[in-house]
Amino acid sequence: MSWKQVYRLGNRILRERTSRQPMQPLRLFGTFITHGSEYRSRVTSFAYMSSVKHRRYIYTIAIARQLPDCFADALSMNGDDDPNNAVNMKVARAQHQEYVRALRMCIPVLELPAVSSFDKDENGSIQATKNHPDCVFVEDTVIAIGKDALVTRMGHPSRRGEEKQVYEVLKQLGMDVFNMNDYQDSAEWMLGTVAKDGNEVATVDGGDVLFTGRHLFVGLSNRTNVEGANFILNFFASHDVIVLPQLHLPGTTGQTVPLHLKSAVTHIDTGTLLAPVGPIGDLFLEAMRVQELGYTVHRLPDMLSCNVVACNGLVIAQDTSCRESRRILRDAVMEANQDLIMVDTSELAKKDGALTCCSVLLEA
Ligand code: CIR
Repeated sequence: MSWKQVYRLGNRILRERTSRQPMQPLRLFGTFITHGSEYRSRVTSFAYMSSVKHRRYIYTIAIARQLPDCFADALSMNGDDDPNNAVNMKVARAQHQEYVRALRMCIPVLELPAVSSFDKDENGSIQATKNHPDCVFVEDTVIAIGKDALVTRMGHPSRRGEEKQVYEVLKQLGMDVFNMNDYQDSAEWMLGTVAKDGNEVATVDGGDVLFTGRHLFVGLSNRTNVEGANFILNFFASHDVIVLPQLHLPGTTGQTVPLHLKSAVTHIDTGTLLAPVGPIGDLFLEAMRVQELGYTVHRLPDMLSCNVVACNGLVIAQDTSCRESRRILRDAVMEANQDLIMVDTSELAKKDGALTCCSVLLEA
């Protein structure tokens, strides 16, 4: 191949990539500054990698939702029989406020009131018919990238209805909002037909969707099904969507499968992931093809520490007692040139909530 062909090929690849990601000055610099034919492409790809690695999304507003009075009734994988799992509401509220305070250090936060569903009774008066104890976990209600927001039909029936308030707020924020609940599956949506009553098929929980800035990973789970993943594939067709098979652990490991993909794997920046040591981390990372896709992965001994919120240069992490995780996290965050803050949301964790699930980050 002559250097002209290499140059053209390199430029074509860059153009394709650029259509997915806005141009980075460093990459342009790398492309045009070098004149030697031999190392032009090498410098270009180096510059591309550095710009990708350090690229940060600038989020403009976050949505959170207050803890409802009925939070103790929220779903829990461990069940409610274990007395150690009983929620102390006073502590839970304080922890949630600490979380919102930490978030406000890097982004304005719109804190919505807790929700109930309302219906009319036989006399036509509006009555609260259903409380939503899980509504603080607002992440599950929507997937938002840029101006596009897909409001989800959540996997657990008891959670449906939580999304309505979020839908209205996103519209008011000027987002292009689409509500999955209006359709049975993506085929129906694309054909423009309306959902048939009672035939709910596609389900997605936002906690199963990890957008790193380069790839949109969708983990199949007890909450997110194949139809739901197809919906995301079609809705976010301009992104690299990678669907991960549902995690099945060999019965001997003694570990339970995490509720969501992001219960185990999150990102610090567009090139850096956190995942737990052990089979859960191994299986997720293998399915995500992290090596091939060029991610740096930091493996932490405890899974709770792997769920971090990375927002505008600040990484908010769970304040667990695992010293080794704290050390690895500190180094990873420093390497990524970001700041770290630890918050303790252990009361929310009793209901399988981690840090990402209590907010939605928007580029509204
Ligand atoms: C649930 O089972 O749906 C809630 N108790 C926990 C949801 C946590 N959400 C998340 O990690 N994205």
